[in-house]
Amino acid sequence: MRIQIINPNTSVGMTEAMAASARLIALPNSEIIASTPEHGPRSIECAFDEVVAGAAMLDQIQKGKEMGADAHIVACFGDPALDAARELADAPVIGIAEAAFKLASMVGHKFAVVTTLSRTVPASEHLLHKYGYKHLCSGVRATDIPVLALEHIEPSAYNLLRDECLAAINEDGAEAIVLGCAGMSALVERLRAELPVPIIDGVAAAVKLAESLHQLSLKTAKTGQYGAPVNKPFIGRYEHWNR
Ligand code: 5HY
Repeated sequence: MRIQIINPNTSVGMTEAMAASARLIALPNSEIIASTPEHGPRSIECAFDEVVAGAAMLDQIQKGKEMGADAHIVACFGDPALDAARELADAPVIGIAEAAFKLASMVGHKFAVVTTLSRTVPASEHLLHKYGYKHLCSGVRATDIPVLALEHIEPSAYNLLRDECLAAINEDGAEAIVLGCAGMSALVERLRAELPVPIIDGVAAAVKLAESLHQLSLKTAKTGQYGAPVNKPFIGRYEHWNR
């Protein structure tokens, strides 16, 4: 199968790192296509970034459709424009936050989310509520490590991340840890070696769910919420969406 991984921010280094993590766990017959928008923020750390990146991410979904993708992964922990992407795509679209929550809830009674900047915490809490996992989350903890600092993480930043995970376990009773950024996917093995609970990387979780949906021949229903976008004229920079 052909799995498109879209990094909605414009950091090619982050895209390559998450594609490498995906290829480590993908099935032999899964082809990973990694996509980075030509337009938008270098990292996504607030609602403004999410909206601008979300629009550019939809262009990549369209490219993925044209490349015959069997699944599309939105590889940013805010799951930006996920519903819009499901409307546009025929193949399943999986957000890494939703995928991580699903798997974490199956391996621990309560899971924690350990994320980047404090200002992204409300967005994660909103997703927990939207997806129905708030009651299974022991809390969202921020490390205040900027997203782009994860590309070449300093030992001090890594220790901050590990220690915040430990605090979630010892102080909040977390029985599993969800990594709150696609930029953390390359750190999962190191953290697993040091922490006593399951560590969930959303990129890997999304790849495995994409493969499962494909093997079960399950596609997004186009009869309701995720039906194709309504036909209408688009103008200006969005004229290419004319339908
Ligand atoms: C991410 N931002 O996964 C999110 C993480 C965050 O550019 N890639 C980003 O802090 O919300």
